[in-house]
Amino acid sequence: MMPSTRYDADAGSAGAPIEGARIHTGGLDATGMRFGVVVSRFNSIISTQLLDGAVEALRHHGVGAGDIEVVWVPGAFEIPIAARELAQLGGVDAVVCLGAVIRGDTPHFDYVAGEAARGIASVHATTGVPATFGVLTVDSIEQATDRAGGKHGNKGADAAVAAVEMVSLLRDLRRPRTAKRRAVS
Ligand code: INI
Repeated sequence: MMPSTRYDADAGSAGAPIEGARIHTGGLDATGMRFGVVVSRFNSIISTQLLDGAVEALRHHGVGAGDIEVVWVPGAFEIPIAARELAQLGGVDAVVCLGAVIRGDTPHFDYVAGEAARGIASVHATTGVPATFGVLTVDSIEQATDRAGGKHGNKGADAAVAAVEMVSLLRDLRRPRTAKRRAVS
């Protein structure tokens, strides 16, 4: 299976160049980068497809197999704590979070999906390590299948490529900068 095409092209600026502005974009060469992948076992028929897509996309962009650490958790609700642990331990440049929350007849979906999204967002907000969101929040198993290697691509691959781009972008932004000199008239 090929990685999803959504983020497949080399990242670049979208839109017209702005004369004199510094434009920052992340690249997609992931050689030497290290990634954690947190994946939930719940709905594993879907999450294993997301995992396959994510690993294939990382490898496609140059990540060594030994630079990928996969962590299984019971459900999407448990993704944030494992993602935070990986981010804080310092061994990875980004964490890719994968799971599938499928709506049922009760409000349970909203709690699980909401806390997974909030928790994952809080990982990068509090650690500075990008944590990308490859957790499907869908109404049916069909919608999940379509997004786990089906007709809507593979959201695991998309989340992996977004992680590569963010690592690259943050490395660029964190590089010491020289003050921009103003033209003297
Ligand atoms: N976990 C999921 O990852 N997807 C679901 O669809 C789901 N549903 O529907 O219940 C789900 N529930 C389990 C939850 O993530 C926790 O593992 C559980 O509540 C224990 O804390």
